[in-house]
Amino acid sequence: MTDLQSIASAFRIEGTVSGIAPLGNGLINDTFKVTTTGDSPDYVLQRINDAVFPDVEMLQGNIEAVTSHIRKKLSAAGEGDLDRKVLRFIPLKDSPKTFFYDGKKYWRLSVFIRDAFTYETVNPEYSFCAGKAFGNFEAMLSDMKEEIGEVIPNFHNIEFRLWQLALAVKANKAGRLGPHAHELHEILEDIDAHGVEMCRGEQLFREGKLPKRICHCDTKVNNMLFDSEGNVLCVIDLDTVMPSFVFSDYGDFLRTGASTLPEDDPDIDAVDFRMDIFEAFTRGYIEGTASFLTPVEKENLPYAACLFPFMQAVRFFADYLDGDLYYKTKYPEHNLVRTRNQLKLFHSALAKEEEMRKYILSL
Ligand code: GN1
Ligand code: MG
Repeated sequence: MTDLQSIASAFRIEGTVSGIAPLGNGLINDTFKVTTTGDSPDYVLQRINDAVFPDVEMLQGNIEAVTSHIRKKLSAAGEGDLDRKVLRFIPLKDSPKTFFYDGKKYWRLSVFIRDAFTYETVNPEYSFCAGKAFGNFEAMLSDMKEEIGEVIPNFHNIEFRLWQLALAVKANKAGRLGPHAHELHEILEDIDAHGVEMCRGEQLFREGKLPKRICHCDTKVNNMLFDSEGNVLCVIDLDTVMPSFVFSDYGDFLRTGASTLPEDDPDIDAVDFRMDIFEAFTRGYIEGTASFLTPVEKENLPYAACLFPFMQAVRFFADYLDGDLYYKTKYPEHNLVRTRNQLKLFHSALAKEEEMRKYILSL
């Protein structure tokens, strides 16, 4: 038995494992597909990155609370085929826990959703569905009674992320910020020039004008499963579900969905913010959140569309200066390329902020 097979067998799986192979392209956890023989479901096995999520107990507690809440809601609404519409995590053979510690690493297993597709880019029609689906996701969680912990404190707090970048600059751990690193200083100046305006959300929160709600906080396009007709089946990658501003879910989808290129494409000049995707997603999102979205939240959606590429640039750049300790990288300049790409997207979105505002008012 391979190591992975013996790990999978710690969980209460049905059927016999016939294969285990890498799955997806997440930047944090390691993911595998576990295939079984016959009619038994296949599974997704994940090694949890416990450097990023040190409190695995809280992480899985959050995910279990969220998935069972959504399952109850869907079932009360008369929906069938629930294992394709909400993730189901499998308990261990000898305990009700949904994570396994092999002495070194933490693992978890969920049911693989069959006949589902993920995309790295989407057309306006799919974006409308995605907007509605993330909006519905937040709406379904709006009456949760269980406490949802902040698995990564200050995860989407831009003031905190700017402070982390300042520390990375000071420490210059990887020695990348030498006196001749002209471009790196330009990037810092650019970030600095927009820091204050990008902290508006935190400011509104301090003034008591902006609520925190339970959000997904990693609404990249590829964290959504579609069926063969383009309907959203299920929202996946629930690690970062936690209290945040709705800007997190709205802004992070557009960061990936409305960009003309992937977040690490080196063709920086061709990176642009797509208004057709923005419009479709926004229509869907406003429809999905109609039951709770406040005027302040709605007014600031264009700000959120700018904030997320900005915040991602800050995070990628801090990691570049730290020597690539957080994100998986494929080559030494990978985080720098991602930084340039996200800054370009930020400027492109910023130039369209007024146009976005007008569109939202027209709805
Ligand atoms: C990480 O795991 P993945 O690839 O879905 C990151 C997100 C970033 C994203 C950038 C816990 O998400 O916040 O937006 O990379 N997740 C964590 O691609 O930091
Ligand atoms: Mg993911």
